[in-house]
Amino acid sequence: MKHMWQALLLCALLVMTTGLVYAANEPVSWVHNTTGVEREPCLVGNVLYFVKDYDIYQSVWDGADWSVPVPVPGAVNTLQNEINPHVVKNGTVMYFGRYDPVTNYDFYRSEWDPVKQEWGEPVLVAEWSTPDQEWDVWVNEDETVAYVTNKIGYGGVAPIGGRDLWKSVKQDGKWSTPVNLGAPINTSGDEWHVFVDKDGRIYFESNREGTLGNFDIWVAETEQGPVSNLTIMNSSAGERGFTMNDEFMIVAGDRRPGGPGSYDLFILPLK
Ligand SMILES: [Ca+2]
Ligand SMILES: [Ca+2]
Ligand SMILES: [Ca+2]
Repeated sequence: MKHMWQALLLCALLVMTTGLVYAANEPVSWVHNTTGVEREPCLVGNVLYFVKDYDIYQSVWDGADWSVPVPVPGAVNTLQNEINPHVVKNGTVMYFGRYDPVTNYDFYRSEWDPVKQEWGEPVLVAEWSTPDQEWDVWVNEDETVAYVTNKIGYGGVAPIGGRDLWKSVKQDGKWSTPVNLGAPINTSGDEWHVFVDKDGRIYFESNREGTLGNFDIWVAETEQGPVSNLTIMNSSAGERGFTMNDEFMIVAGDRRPGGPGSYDLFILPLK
């Protein structure tokens, strides 16, 4: 009983501080987790894209069950690591990261081929890719605004510290040099994965002061803040990457208790 009241109080606090309403208390391990790596979720409609052992997979929610994950068809997955899928344009454009032995991770864009029913040959997004490590990418539906993770900086501007989030906008058909989002989103700690909900809140992970332990998911109401801890998805383990739609919130846990092991997805129904 005590726990129930604590959970109710927590929900009430979250509603007051974030305006978000939750139907359940705690995310649970996703049905298709394995002892391998499941991480970097991206929900688009009823399709969950995610990274499984460093290829990009998908699983479809039919209203009752998640389908058995399969690799996305086409030219996205290679022998190198592919990470951080982000799908826009009504499911027809995929951004993601791919490892290169010389330039570390870089960003790519692939278009869905409706005839072949598969993803086409990816093209490097040169404006966001450096000789050092890029990581996550979020792009809005009409491909005019992007947030990217990087640790070396752009245009001669150094990060505040570790990995930071950077913003790029499309001007005359070309992506601008990414600009540091600055405080309070970026800190001297590491800011990695980024996701924006339909109301424009920016969700990201950080190991700044105030986490429940390791990395947590944080939410910024706007680019200027305020920033608060998304307590309901976090734990003393590492929370590394987040997505949501009207039905679910999903976080990737790094060795989080309750999953089979390594990176697992944890899911919180919202309805
Ligand atoms: Ca790179
Ligand atoms: Ca940082
Ligand atoms: Ca944590």
